[in-house]
Amino acid sequence: MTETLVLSAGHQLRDQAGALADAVVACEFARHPMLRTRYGAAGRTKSRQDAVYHLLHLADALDANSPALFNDYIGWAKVLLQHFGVSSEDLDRHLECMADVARKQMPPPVAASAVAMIDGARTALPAMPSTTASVLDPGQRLSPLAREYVRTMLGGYRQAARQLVFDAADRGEPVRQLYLQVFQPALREIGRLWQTRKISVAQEHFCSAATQIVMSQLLLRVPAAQRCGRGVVVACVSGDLHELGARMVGDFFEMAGWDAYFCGANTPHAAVVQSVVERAADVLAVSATMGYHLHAVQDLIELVRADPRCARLRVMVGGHPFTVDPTLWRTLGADGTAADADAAVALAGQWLAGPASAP
Ligand code: B12
Repeated sequence: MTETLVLSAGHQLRDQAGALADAVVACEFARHPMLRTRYGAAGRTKSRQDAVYHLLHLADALDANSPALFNDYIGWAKVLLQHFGVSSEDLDRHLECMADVARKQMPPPVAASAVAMIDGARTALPAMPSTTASVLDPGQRLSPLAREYVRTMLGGYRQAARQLVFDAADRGEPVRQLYLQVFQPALREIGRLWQTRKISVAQEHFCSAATQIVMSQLLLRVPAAQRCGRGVVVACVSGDLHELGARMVGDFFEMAGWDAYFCGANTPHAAVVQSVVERAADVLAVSATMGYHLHAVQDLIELVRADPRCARLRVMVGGHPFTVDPTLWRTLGADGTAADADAAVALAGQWLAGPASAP
């Protein structure tokens, strides 16, 4: 099967996600009348919403030819749904209908690849965990501080949380360590608590908004690094609202002496290209957190590759999907990926070792 065909399968599924989701829900409620009793009319609406998400993730996993991405997403959905009272068996029934709908409504080559990926996830489903453990790794030196930071933020005490981090900085804790060992795991833990219904959406929003403020204030305490004569543009791909990881990447570049231009969440691709050109950037760092934004990453990379003004630009990509599938960066046409902000700066340093004028 050619890559063009796989890409086109994803595009077709994405285009028809709404109609396919309607058919999936009609199928599961017709085939399993007890679902109506168990979940009611609201359940039907939620199931349709879930079907759209599943199809969008499936579409991008197909584009990238990556069953690992779809399995990772289904594993996440299993945990989330379990905490909303939806059993693994019901998720499996839903996926079974999704495969049947794809078989009936999509052209045979598209259906074949979609069904293979859905079936793969269904096979893996029983062994996938039903819940998740804390991501605050007790092995990490700053874990106790991260735990305290989460507890304080969840209590709604932004100033006190800020003080915890500032006190650690006063004791000599490097700001980069505070980013990587406190903010990063704390935010991931907060996401896990939301996913397992231990905290509300509002609490999660509060913690991420407050952490952005604390990060900004902490960054101001870092003395300006000696400039290295290199430039990076950091942007979240169009549609992706997760900007904290990308922001960390930008801050780490800045702390390493780079001219770092952080564009934030959901940046239109033409604006990213314009920034790269205007700032004569050496590196473009593209962040994507949601698996259903990978086609946007590919679109952005194609846009810069097609622009002769970006001929010398190196493109790195990062965010959760790139840790799930370590070959994804290559599939999407990037020059590399890195697991965190520290590794991102190290990779760019390797790429551009030598004087700033070197290609
Ligand atoms: C905060 C947050 C939000 C906020 C974002 C606010 C903001 N201003 O950024 C809001 C409320 C907008 C949000 C929305 C959603 N979110 Co959210 N969110 C999170 C949360 C809790 C924290 C994200 C974060 O900051 N992490 C910490 C940073 C530091 O880590 P990071 O992003 O991985 O970044 C590091 C590396 O990945 C890497 N990196 C990142 N980018 C780049 C780029 C390059 C070039 C390189 C080299 C490296 C690199 O370096 C970074 C720093 O070291 C996560 C939980 C989690 N596990 O991350 C969920 C999470 C990502 N969200 C999730 C979901 C489901 C959603 C929504 C779909 C919810 C909904 N139903 O509306 C929407 C989607 C919105 C969209 N269109 O993008 C799920 C995703 C699950 C999945 N597998 O699909 C998660 C995992 C929560 C969970 N555990 O269930 N979210």
